[in-house]
Amino acid sequence: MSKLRDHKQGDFSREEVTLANRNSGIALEMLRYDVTPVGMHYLLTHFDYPYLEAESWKLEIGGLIDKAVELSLDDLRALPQVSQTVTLECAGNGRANIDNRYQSMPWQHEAVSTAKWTGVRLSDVLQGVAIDATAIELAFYGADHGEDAHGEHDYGRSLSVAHAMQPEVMLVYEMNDLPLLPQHGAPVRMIVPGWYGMASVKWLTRIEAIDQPFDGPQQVGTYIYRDKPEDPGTFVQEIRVKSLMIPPGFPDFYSRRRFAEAGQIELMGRAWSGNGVGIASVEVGIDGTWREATLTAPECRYAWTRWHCSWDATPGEHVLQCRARDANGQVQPLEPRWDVQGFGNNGVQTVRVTVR
Ligand SMILES: Nc1nc2c(c(=O)[nH]1)N[C@H]1C(S)=C(S)[C@@H](COP(=O)(O)O)O[C@H]1N2
Ligand SMILES: [Mo]
Repeated sequence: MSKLRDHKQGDFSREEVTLANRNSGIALEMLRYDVTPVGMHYLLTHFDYPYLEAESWKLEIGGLIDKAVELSLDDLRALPQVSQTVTLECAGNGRANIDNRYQSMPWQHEAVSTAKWTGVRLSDVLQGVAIDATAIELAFYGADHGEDAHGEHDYGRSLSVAHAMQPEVMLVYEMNDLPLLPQHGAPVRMIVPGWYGMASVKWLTRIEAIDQPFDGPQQVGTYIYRDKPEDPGTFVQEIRVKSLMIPPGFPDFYSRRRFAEAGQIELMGRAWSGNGVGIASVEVGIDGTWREATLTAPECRYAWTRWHCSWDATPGEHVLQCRARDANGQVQPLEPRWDVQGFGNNGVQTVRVTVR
């Protein structure tokens, strides 16, 4: 069993604040952009940022393959270039909104963003590699190293060989038409559309074909849904249906309390789900009464959907919410569901506004 930390209520610990200073979330007003501007995309990095240079970067592919391969960035650039607009969300998003929260990165709502990623299909990279028939998974390692859950390790995750061969899985070297920035995994990272962010390994340097399920700490020590610490649990994989609203009006600097003028207010936000499943509807709750929002379909099936809904705001205190349903009929719960490490919280967001 992995080493789990304790839960906490009330004030944030020094460790949580340290993690919040190193990582960062999207400011919710940035949900207005179809593609999150570079620099506003959320960040989650477990250890230290490794220092890699594009010129000397190499991707080693080994394990159960006929002959080990080493690829340079130029080798990748020689393959057919593809771009996809993809919404990434951290599996821990919303963790701090769970009562008695797990001590980790204290995300409230902001660990979600959308970028245009450019690079190559992983399947095109693997086409030149004879993977042994006994291989069941590919393990992907980043250049970053640290200690968590089951001890010291290079950040590593795996995908089944079949998943790795899916056309949407990418190795990317550009983000929003610019070279990938160091904090997002330069020079080359993975993008696994439809899954929570942990699968999209940054600073990718090694791929290994293996004939046993990958047992690295980031796969079996954490990113497990558990009701109780001793549960074997289930793997955190595809993104759960979720929506967020841009808080309307204007904020108080410190408390972030919201104020707005009475009259027609256009509420807007984003909704998304996992595995490329579309959004069927978004309902907006105004003081507990739910109304259907208007949707604008995304250009890419892995990108979030825009929604908007007009609100005739009357003076007083109001509670605003939004709730998405995906094409599979999955709906966001009104309250966060319990999870030991606070994964997959797709509970409905609540925004309080004082209208004057
Ligand atoms: N090598 C490496 N890859 C990583 C991580 C990491 O710490 N190291 N964090 C993962 C997690 S948990 C998330 S949510 C995404 C975040 O990607 P971003 O920082 O570019 O938004 O990267 C994933 N890939
Ligand atoms: Mo994450």
